[in-house]
Amino acid sequence: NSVQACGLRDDERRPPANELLEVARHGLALKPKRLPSWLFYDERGSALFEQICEQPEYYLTRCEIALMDEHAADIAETLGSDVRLVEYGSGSGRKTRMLLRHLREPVSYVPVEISPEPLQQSVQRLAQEFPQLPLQPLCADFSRPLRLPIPPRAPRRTVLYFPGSTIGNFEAHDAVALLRKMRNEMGDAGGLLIGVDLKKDPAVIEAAYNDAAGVTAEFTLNMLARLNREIGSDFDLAAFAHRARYNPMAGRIETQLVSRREQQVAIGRHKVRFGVDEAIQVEYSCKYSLEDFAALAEKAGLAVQRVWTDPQRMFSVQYLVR
Ligand code: AVJ
Repeated sequence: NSVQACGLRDDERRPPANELLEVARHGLALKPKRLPSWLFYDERGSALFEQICEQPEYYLTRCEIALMDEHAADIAETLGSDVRLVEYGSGSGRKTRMLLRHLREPVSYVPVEISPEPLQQSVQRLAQEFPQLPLQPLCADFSRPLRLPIPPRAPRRTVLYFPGSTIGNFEAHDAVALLRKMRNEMGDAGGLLIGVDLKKDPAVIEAAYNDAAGVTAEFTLNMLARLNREIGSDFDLAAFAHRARYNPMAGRIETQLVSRREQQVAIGRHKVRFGVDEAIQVEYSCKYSLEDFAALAEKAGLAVQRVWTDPQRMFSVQYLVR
């Protein structure tokens, strides 16, 4: 098997501490305060996310896996043979393995992942299950311009795989910009296979982001723990609460870290003040109707070619082309 090393030098693999400090300082100076959701995914955060996926309330992963289980052969046929598969933000790789099992003579698999530990782990597993498949992992932030590794042979098409409804974490304008960037990266004959969570009873959605076991709350609070570890801030985790509410007008879950009391937090040499109940906006998880999403895709110059969804229309896997 030809497994290429991470596409970046070792010192480039994770955002440097001074960049994190800059990101935190900037976000906490905004009114209202906000921090970017990619900050969730350090090693601990990635492990907690995997645990979220196993919670009974978090229907997204279960629905998407059921969809892949039922339709993987059909999906693979739609993509065709000799595909180069590029995955944006490759988590545990479970859905990817379901797809790869059915793809006909794939040219290569390129997982793009910002966090090095999960990337190494998923590549090791894939190398075992698909010893013939060239693996070209790329340690990078998929929301920035990518330089994809040179494929081992000419693919018939490049298909970008973006499962998990990660697109939901981007506000409409940013989502269109990301889809447009993907459109460029896939080339003329390319396609995008994307998981999109659908609008449904708000109570069901809210429960998914407020699991009874408290894993999501721990995941959210880990963002502050991570900053404490990596930039030496002094957030008191007991003084902040996880809050996730569905905003029906905007069609999205809005996740916040809410200050339980008036307090000051040291960020490097600066002090940041928090009032009682003051919130840091940390994540949006946008939910779409099929019509909403088709309109979003069109703004990015993409057309929905196929949609796979479950009978209850909880979740969708969609294939978009230029
Ligand atoms: C994997 C980013 C799509 O928004 O549902 C899960 C992340 N946050 N629970 C989502 C997440 C809280 C998840 N995404």
